[in-house]
Amino acid sequence: MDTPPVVPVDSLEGSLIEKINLLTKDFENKYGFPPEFIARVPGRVNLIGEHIDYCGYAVFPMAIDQEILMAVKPRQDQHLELSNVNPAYEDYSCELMNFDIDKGVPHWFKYCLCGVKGIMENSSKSKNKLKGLSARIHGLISPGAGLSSSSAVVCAAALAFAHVNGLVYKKQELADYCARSERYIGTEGGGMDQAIAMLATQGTAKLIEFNPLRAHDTKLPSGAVFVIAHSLAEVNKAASSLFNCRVMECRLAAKVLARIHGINPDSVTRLADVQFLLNKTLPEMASLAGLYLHDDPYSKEEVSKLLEMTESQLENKILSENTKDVNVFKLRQRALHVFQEAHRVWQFRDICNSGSVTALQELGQLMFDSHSSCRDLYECSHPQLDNLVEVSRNHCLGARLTGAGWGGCMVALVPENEVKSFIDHLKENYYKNLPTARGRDLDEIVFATQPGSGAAIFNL
Ligand code: NG1
Ligand code: MG
Repeated sequence: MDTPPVVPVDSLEGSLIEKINLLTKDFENKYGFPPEFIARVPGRVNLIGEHIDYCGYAVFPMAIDQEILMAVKPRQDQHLELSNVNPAYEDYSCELMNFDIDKGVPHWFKYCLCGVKGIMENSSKSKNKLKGLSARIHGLISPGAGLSSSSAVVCAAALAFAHVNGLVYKKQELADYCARSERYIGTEGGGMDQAIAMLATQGTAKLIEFNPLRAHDTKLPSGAVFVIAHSLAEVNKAASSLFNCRVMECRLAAKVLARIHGINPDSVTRLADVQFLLNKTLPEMASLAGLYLHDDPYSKEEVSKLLEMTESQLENKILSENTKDVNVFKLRQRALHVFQEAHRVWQFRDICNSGSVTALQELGQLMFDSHSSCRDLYECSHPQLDNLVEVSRNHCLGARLTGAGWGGCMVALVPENEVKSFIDHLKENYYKNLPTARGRDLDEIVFATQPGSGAAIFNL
């Protein structure tokens, strides 16, 4: 069974062992007893395929070296005791049988609770037999950067809680439980982040397909590496309705397209469902969206009429809690982005497998196209991110925002022998004059990255 590795900490080397030693000492100072194990979950960078996982389409992420480390001591009672090395994040504790994750302020510990809840809901043991834990988290992934720090926390907590209780699950199962349980925070994510966190393997990016979850190793052409650069525009997606608004626009676009083609809108929730029922290719779906959906935003009234329901039925049956007040939906633009971006993912995979001498240039072009689409059709970029991509344009093979967007990081494909000059170029032409970059360690903000490994437990 392909389960997350559980290995002794002595088998590790390099900087990870130093970080684990520091966290272990810090845990002892905090609680007065040592931890028993460390759960480690990496962040990720999505190379291409943005905002399409929740529409049912394949994505192309890889794990990065930055990670969440969670030091854990199992308890004999049902108490959850959570603390964070970062003093800005307050301590939290609760009882297993008695906690609630409300969709209000997305406090850090709620991500831990999501992970625990994901396991509790799927555990074969009865709830009153489950044991609690004392845990201390060290987050080494920039929050709000589009590198999936949130899902790494959810996955670390789930993995740790399962391990404390002797529950063993396949990587796919854990990814699925975590993808569903992170939605208790309020964001209607698709599952890419939890999938790559659990399924990543060192040295390869993964093409990830959903329903059922499958990951295919994809070897990237040699001669170039990915550089991640933070725009320093920060955003907490869970604290706004921007993310869910896009999910809802896609859901409505799917239902409207279904209705137009004589399909019962109740039978579809994702754009991929409509494609499946119409049995069309992705370029054909993009043409249909261009043809049948209008450019002007749809009002709530118009969508309700098209779907033959009242506005309050639309709010209560289809929209999420935090999008009930949204009154305009850009269905054509969002659907076009999704079908075209989903197509770019398969093109990206084909180019990786083609062995073509121009493969790197072709991949780069797809990344630039993806960024333009996120900026113009999906409107999930940020002026600073757009500027960062423009500053990069003639100095790399391709660049795009990564993750949900509205701020956060760019990922750029850079020839191996030009990485240093590219990073220097960004320092000189992007960060130097950016007030928010002053006093920051730029090596933590712009760095080259290789495909890293997935979630694991290290026994101390
Ligand atoms: P980030 O960048 O972590 O907010 C979110 C979603 C993904 C995916 C991307 C956009 C969650 C947990 N993550 O990622 O599923 O939809 O946006 O491609 O909701
Ligand atoms: Mg996230």
